Amino acid sequence: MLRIDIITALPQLVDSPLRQSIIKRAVDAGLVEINVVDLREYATGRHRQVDDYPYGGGAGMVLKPEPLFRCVEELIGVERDASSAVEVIFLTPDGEPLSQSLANELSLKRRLVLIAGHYKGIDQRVRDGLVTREVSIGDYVLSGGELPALVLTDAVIRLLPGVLGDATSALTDSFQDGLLDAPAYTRPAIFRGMAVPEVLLSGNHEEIERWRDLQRIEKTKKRRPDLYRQGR
Ligand code: 6GU
Repeated sequence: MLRIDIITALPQLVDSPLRQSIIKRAVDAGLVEINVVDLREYATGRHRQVDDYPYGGGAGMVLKPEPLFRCVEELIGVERDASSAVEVIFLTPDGEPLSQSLANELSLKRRLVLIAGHYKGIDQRVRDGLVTREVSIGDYVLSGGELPALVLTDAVIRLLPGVLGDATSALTDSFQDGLLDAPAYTRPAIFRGMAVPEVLLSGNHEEIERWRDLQRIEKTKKRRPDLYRQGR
């Protein structure tokens, strides 16, 4: 079973999304274990301080190395360098871009330890000495790694065997085969004068699949020419 630890100074920020919908069902079914770790519990001193001013000056605070080392070492102990089945991932805008293929790769691990910090604000020695991988969720800046950690968690969990009801569902997702998804419709067949494409009502599954493939190709060419070229 995959175990995901999310280390954060803001545990409440990540708690509730993990207790809803597909992630909750995966946890309840024992397909994944998710553990939210309050970094403050690994800080010492009267103020349990997890961050401090940057050496050399500058804006913002920097997460101190001691609580993070103590925390990660307690979580993974001797497993740390024992195998590539354990990844310690720092979420940061200057990391490797998250992609479907990276999510696939991470879904095969035994343990993921996700470190959510403030942007720019983590002592470099944590990155050098503890982190095995750095991941970004896109080219824009967020206030911290908490939402990215949830994004990564969701992307990985839905790939675990047994998580999605329909066994083939993850395989037909946008990106799983390098194409965007076809349009979807449900009842009624005509809504405010807008009709569902005839072919979907035809019952001809071969023709429906052909139509969907064409839609996916055309949509990908138009919206994501970069993806389309990459896939052929
Ligand atoms: Cl992983 N962290 C932050 N703070 N901002 C981001 C990001 C990560 N990925 C994109 N923007």
